[in-house]
Amino acid sequence: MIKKSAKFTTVTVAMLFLALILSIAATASADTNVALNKPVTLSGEFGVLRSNSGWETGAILGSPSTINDGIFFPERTQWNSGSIWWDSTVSGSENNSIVIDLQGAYHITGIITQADNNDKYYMEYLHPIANMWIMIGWWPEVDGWGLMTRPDGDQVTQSLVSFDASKFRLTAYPGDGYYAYSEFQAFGTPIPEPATMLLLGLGLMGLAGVRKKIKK
Ligand SMILES: [Ca+2]
Ligand SMILES: [Ca+2]
Repeated sequence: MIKKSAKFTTVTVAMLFLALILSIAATASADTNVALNKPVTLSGEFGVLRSNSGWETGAILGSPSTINDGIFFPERTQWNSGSIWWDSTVSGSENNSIVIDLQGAYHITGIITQADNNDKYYMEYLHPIANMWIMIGWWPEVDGWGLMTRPDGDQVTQSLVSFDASKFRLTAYPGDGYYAYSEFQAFGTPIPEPATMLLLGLGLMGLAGVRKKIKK
């Protein structure tokens, strides 16, 4: 009788471990926008136009948090109507950049960006362990007018990537000097902390041990 109850306990423990592993696996497979509503830092002068630019009508600078609030503008919205925009010919706006802090390390698998159509938009990421900025690449100019979503105007299709990041840095280059971002999304999964990995490892070892016992 004692042996039977011991066996019941080990099976229960094994099931608990299995549940734990399955829940971690389920979390890991969820592909969510990990940049959503994370802290945004703007460097440089934003929202100032050169004199007589012709873009004064409808010019509104969006708040920094709108770059990763999960909301796109309608495609072909005027480039400087509510976006995070700058005119690189204005003093202090020559080297503007936007940093999004993910507040943790993530494995990134997809990216979507909405930005002005007729410029190159450069993206870098901070490697969480090397603590180095690494260039992902840039979105080229696209046909259309004003704010256009890349890689696809459906605002859903992701550009597939694979790297680990803790921050993103966004910049732009010529172009016509009028630059704007209105949405940046990065999809991925959290990289487990060492403690979680240890727990998972112990769980697997425990499960293997229990299986051996049951077979005996
Ligand atoms: Ca937005
Ligand atoms: Ca432009």
